[in-house]
Amino acid sequence: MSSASIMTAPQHIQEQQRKHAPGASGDFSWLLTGITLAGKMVAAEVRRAGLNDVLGATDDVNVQGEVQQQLDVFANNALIHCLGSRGNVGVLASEENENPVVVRDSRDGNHGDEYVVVFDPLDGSSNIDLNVSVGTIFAIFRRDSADTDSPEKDVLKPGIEQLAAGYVLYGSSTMLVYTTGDGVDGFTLDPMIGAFVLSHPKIKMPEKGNIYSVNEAYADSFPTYCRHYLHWLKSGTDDTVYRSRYIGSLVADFHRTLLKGGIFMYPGTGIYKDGKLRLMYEANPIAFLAEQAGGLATTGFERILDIEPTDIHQRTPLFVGSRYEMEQLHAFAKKPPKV
Ligand code: AHM
Ligand code: MG
Repeated sequence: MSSASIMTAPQHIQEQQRKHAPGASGDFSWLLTGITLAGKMVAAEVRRAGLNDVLGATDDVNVQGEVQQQLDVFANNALIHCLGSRGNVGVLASEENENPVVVRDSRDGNHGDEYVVVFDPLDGSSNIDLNVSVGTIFAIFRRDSADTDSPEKDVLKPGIEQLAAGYVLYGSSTMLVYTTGDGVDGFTLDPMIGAFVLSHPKIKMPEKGNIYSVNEAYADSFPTYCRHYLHWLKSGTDDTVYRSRYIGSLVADFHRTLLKGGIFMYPGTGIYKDGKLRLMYEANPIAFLAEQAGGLATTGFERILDIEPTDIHQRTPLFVGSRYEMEQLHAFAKKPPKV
């Protein structure tokens, strides 16, 4: 690639802003570049995992009751630092913090647009000691309750109100994939120049795939319609031979679904009645990306982006993928969603 044709993530973000919000202050682009910076810091640490004494668990358990890995803590601190210092982030909510972190008390006066960022700093981190792909997932909202005393109120918004969402995948290469509501673009971190370079412009999810992705060990406790759907996938009824792929890191499993199509599922199970994945910082950003790429994301019965959240850490069943596989799923659900 010649240097003339290189488009880095910050350039792309600014171009998007010029195209869609001419005259905007640039604050929003500045905020997004806080995420790319944190992503690079985490990528550097993940790349050296095993050498830099950051593998393994801490002595703490997070709000989900899960053991915190040292890299969870590193990634959480990197995001809080990089976003908190941007000057236009009012509230941050993370999987690793029980309560939202108020960065700026907006009662200090009117400073222009303010944003709320919710994130899972290191999704799939139980895989980290095994050198399996992990990722950072984020969503950005406008902070509109300027003088609220309740940071929860700032955060608890349906996914449809997301201004931007995306993830950084720390895989065989490091990738940033994001949307601001104008399609989905992917960038690969070029370690030679330390920049995310546009490598996957305007990603479209195939209309139909041949891969399904689910933790089948829980299948006996899935809702009946899911079990029937799973059976249909395996039956070859529509002449498709489906393959099964499950990494156990949502970002990696979704990234494959985005590029190759098919379906990813995490329904309710015997252990997790409402599914395991978290609405605000896992399902919502993934759903925004999926829809922007031409796919669908639902609970089986309801569009993910329409769910009115009641708790920052609430869980939701998640089905996401190509239109064809999703529509087949909905045909098995008794009350299919309006999508
Ligand atoms: P985490 O946020 O504690 O890492 O948990 C979320 C992860 C997802 O990345 C993945 O899709 C899921 O847990 C896998 O769960 P399971 O091992 O039950 O299949
Ligand atoms: Mg997670």
